[in-house]
Amino acid sequence: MRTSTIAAIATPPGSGGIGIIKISGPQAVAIASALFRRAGTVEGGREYRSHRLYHGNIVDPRSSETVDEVLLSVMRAPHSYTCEDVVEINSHSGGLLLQRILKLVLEQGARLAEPGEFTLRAFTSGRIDLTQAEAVADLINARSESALKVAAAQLDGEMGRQIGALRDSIERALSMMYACMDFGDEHGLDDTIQEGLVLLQENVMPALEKLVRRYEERRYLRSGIRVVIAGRPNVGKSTLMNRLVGHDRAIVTPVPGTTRDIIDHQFVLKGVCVILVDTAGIRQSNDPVERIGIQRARKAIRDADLVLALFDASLPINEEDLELVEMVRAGRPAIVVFNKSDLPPGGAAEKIGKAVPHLRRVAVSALYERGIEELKDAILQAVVGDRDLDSESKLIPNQRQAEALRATRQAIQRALAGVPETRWVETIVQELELALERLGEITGKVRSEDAIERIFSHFCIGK
Ligand SMILES: Nc1nc2c(ncn2[C@@H]2O[C@H](COP(=O)(O)OP(=O)(O)OP(=O)(O)O)[C@@H](O)[C@H]2O)c(=O)[nH]1
Ligand SMILES: [Mg+2]
Repeated sequence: MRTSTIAAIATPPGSGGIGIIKISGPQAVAIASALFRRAGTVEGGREYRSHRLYHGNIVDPRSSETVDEVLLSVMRAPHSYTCEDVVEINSHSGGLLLQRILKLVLEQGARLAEPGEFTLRAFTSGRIDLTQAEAVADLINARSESALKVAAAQLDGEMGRQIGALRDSIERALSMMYACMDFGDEHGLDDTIQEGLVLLQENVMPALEKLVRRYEERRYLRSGIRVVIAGRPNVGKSTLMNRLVGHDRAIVTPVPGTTRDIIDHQFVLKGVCVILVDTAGIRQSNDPVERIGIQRARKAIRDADLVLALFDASLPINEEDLELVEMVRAGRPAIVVFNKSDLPPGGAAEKIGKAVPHLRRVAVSALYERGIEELKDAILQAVVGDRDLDSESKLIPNQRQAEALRATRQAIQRALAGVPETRWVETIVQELELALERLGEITGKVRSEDAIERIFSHFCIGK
């Protein structure tokens, strides 16, 4: 099948300093040179050297009209993003202008690229693996410093190298098992089986465990932490939300039951993305709308990475406070926040302090903006702990990779747990083959069309 030549506008819509039209494929140079007239030449000049920048004009071949003054860069296969011939036209930027140049390029025989198709070609040609393709999308979509660093760490292929090393070990163990299947135990091959199992136990399992644990403990560096503000009506949840995000996001009134829906807002706290969620005050209510809001609040608390359990320090404790205490008592990551500390104490703080002595407590006044910095520190401390984010490795699997790692781990666990009896080696072999397959899906060595489609559908056109 002949590879098509694809083209797209690679810069974002709107006007700006420069706009780039990217062309990739066997016809890239021919298409560009049909439209490009090099400065100082009449014919256009047909010789283009790789990795050079050429100055000239884009000319409409039908009318000979000059469309724009541009810089043309040529990157010959295989030394380009896609490993194909790539030409980039750097023009002035403006929606109409870029569309016009793109139209000329398409008229010369290029096809409009699908979302992520340039990166897909980089993957298909073997220049990058799937984890690196995912890193490209993550880099583009990163909303916090930490997400950016995680993406950059994955872009250089370290994940692929670690997965490759695991594959090598599993393949070694597998070849030992094959040997035993072929020759039976007549040559004392039981030792070989044992050696293979030890390799899995001591080499492969710890590395798998480590990667899965990094996902569980550090995934917030990629996707952010979900922090949910909970508490009975009127304790000041929405006021606190507004203080933490720095503007009036949620409605605040003295009427209990003001917030009825889930309100969320993202902000970056010392480089980590926080998704802060304000909820409806939890109480018994006959209002059908409020009741739905309260159900949603309960669900949000269950799904939270961290709960800010808010209490009104100026009041005595009541039934509704106790329900919240119950929800956070059972090991859920939570910080107890006593609000309205500008008012005389009403007794709630003491009682709650006794009920959940293991939880960190912070006193604030959301209204007068007191204790907010301390609360922010406590939030970070609760998720990050004392670890130095800058110095530790940023190699953190994403959800897709973590699922495949878990499946690999399970297969090897089953292989290790088998009872030595007839067909024992066959079972081990089956499990190891499955493990290799799941591991191969991470880097794309084993092609899973579903995964590939899902990954590239997150890209924009032109990348
Ligand atoms: N004195 C004092 N009043 C506060 C403080 N924080 C909030 N309030 C007041 O308490 C009332 C309720 O505040 P909200 O932020 O709407 O409370 P809420 O928890 O979101 O209430 P619901 O949405 O009804 O559940 C408002 O009148 C706020 O001005 C505080 O720190 N000190
Ligand atoms: Mg509210």
